Amino acid sequence: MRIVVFGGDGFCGWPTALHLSQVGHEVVIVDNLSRRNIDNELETNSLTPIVPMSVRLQAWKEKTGKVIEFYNFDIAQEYDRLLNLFNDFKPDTVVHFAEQRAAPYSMKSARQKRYTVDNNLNATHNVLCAIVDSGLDVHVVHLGTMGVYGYGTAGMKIPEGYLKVQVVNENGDVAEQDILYPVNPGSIYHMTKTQDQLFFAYYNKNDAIRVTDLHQGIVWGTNTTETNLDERLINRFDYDGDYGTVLNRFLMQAAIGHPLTVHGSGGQTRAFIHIQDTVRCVELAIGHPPEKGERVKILNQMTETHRIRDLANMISEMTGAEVKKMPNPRFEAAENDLHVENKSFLKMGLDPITLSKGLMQEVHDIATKYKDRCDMSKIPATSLWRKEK
Ligand code: NAD
Ligand code: USQ
Repeated sequence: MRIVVFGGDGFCGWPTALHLSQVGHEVVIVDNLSRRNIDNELETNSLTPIVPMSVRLQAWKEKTGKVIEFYNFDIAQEYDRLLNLFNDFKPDTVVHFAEQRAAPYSMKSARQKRYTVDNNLNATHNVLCAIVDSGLDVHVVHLGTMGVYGYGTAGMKIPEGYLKVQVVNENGDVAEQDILYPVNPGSIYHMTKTQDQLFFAYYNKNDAIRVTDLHQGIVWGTNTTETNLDERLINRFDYDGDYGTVLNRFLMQAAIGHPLTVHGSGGQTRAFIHIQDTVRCVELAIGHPPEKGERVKILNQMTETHRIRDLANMISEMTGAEVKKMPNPRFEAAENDLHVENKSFLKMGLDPITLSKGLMQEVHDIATKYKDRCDMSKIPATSLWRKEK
């Protein structure tokens, strides 16, 4: 297949692009390198030494003989270049990772809130609009988030996107309907993902665009089979208070002798997936597209759930790290339960990689190897959800 990976320089996009190329697809990456620029803005960097895109792609060619084309442009702003790419390359599938994805960054100040909304909504809308404009039948695989469902206690297993409800009409008759699961975003970033869902529903209804929306949990791990082939292919590793996600942060904190930064009571329960499974799930989603005319296919892309304080305790037992409860900078439920339906990927053949000492050790070892690159002052999470905090 001919596949465009939007956001293919990022943490999930880079290993996905390599894997899709490795299994024989013709892959083009589009990325405006905004993530690298945000590192400059925040004066931080990936813990792992990521090399420039041209060096990454040269290394890939040397190791595998395969070529990935790269275009540096902003899909939220440069609509004409996006449309030209569709018209010239004629992709069968596009995988859309190209959004500002950190909840804390999206809550920093008005500037970052507005950037996140402008960037994410325009990026998603431009992709859909350009597909209609091009007249091509392209399957859109989008990386969404479990966070669209919200993190209260649902009192039920969260279904894959749609909720069966019964409505009672004025005669007292009961009718069944499938509705999008009611959204409950916990940050401006998560809110943009709930809006993305409406774009998909609309373009699916009006233009019969085929869409798979992957509601992904928190990704952990760093390298995959392909990024392990050469150090120049190494994946990024975010550890700072804005972009670092919880499990990788804890493993890295343990490696450098920093206390594990548990927010509040650590009672928040979240869904997780290993980066190798992210790559595999995207491949499975590409291989199982919706039919023309089928409603948006929504899949929960997660393999397990964990409470944050349990993760901290597990890592503390494994490494001897101290666990430190910090005032929570976020506005979120102190405790929640989470049960999630994830049958679709299991049916397609996903053999989930779950949390194991070996895999946690691997991340810990990578963090130990590159710990001299860490700037300790960037570890605290300083972005506050509400001013009065
Ligand atoms: P990332 O920030 O590492 O990668 C996103 C990439 O998109 C970056 O390289 C960035 O430069 C690029 N980009 C952003 N806006 C762009 C634009 N307008 N034009 C062109 N390129 C643009 O993020 P990630 O961790 O790889 O996440 C990828 C996607 O997966 C995101 O949409 C995110 O919401 C979703 N997701 C990530 C996680 C996670 O734990 N990392 C979990 C669930 C869902
Ligand atoms: N947390 C801590 N200590 C830390 C960092 C985080 O206790 O040092 C807590 C947070 O308060 C929160 C939980 O851990 O309760 C998860 O935080 P996170 O930063 O790991 O994840 P989140 O902000 O939810 O965002 C990440 C990705 C985002 C993706 C989302 C999937 O950055 O792109 O959409 O995970 S999900 O959480 O399922 O919505």
